[in-house]
Amino acid sequence: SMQCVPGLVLALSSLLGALALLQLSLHLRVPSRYGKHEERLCRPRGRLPARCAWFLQELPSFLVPALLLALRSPPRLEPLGCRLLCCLFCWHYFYRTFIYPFFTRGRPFPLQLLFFGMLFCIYNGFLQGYYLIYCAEYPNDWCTDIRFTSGLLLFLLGMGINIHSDLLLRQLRKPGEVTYKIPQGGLFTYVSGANYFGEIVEWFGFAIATWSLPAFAFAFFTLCCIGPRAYHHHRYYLKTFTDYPKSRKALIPFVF
Ligand code: NDX
Repeated sequence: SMQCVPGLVLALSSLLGALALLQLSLHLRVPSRYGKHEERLCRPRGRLPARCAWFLQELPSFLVPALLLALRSPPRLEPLGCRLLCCLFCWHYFYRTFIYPFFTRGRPFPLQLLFFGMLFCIYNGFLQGYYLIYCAEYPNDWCTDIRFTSGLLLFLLGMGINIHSDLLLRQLRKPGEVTYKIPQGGLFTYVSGANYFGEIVEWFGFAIATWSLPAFAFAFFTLCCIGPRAYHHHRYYLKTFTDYPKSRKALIPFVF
């Protein structure tokens, strides 16, 4: 049966950190080519409806850790912290896999990016799940540790912002519409990338709660991946809408 190999966790986390830097260097100037940053819209080949695409892409991030958790023998019962943290991760991806895609009104998603996105989700789902289920060791009172409680609070806050902002974006369109409008309400009052801000807060909260290298590597990846994307969205809005709110920032309220 599977065992903890600390060297594997270190290697996979380092590679995730390196992927984050690669992502940053590739997409600081040029955004990832999906959604509003895709130019050739009238080429339906090589594209999947947004619903299928997001479902397929995010599914491994739910399935892999959930299976690792369910199939571990003997089941890991102690400490509570590990199971709880693994469930938090699965909870987010349950939302992203089974709820978000069924409501999205997004444009068809490029197959090529879907492929890499799926690979990424398998990789990260395995790393986070494997670490929490086979490697992590917490004292029995971890649930009352300030890192666990403050991290959990940030995670929940970020998730709330992320889900609320996803909802506000969806409501900008009627079914079948693919046009872009100025997002209003919630944290969009302050930033163009409110959904991204929520997601980043969420994964840094998760990293603090788990106090682990893999989770910090993933939070860093998230920052490098959707941080620049928030900036590109912001520029797109400024370019497209002359009446775009002047005081709105790109990602961090009142700051940037
Ligand atoms: N999926 C994370 N890199 C990514 C897919 C692409 O979950 O090879 C990262 C994720 C992947 C990427 C993923 C990782 C890196 C990859 C990349 C592809 C290449 C790249 C693999 C896995 C790669 C290397 C080489 C380094 C390995 O029509 P539309 O779609 O634009 O409609 C949008 C709509 N909308 C509006 N509607 C009306 N008016 C407006 N003004 C609108 N603005 C937007 O709202 C969508 O339907 C919806 C949301 O759009 P948008 O653009 O704001 O968010 P989106 O980027 O689609 O993300 C959706 C959610 C969001 O909550 C976000 O926080 C979360 O997913 N997310 C997204 C990306 C990554 C991630 C989380 C994470 O890292 N944690």
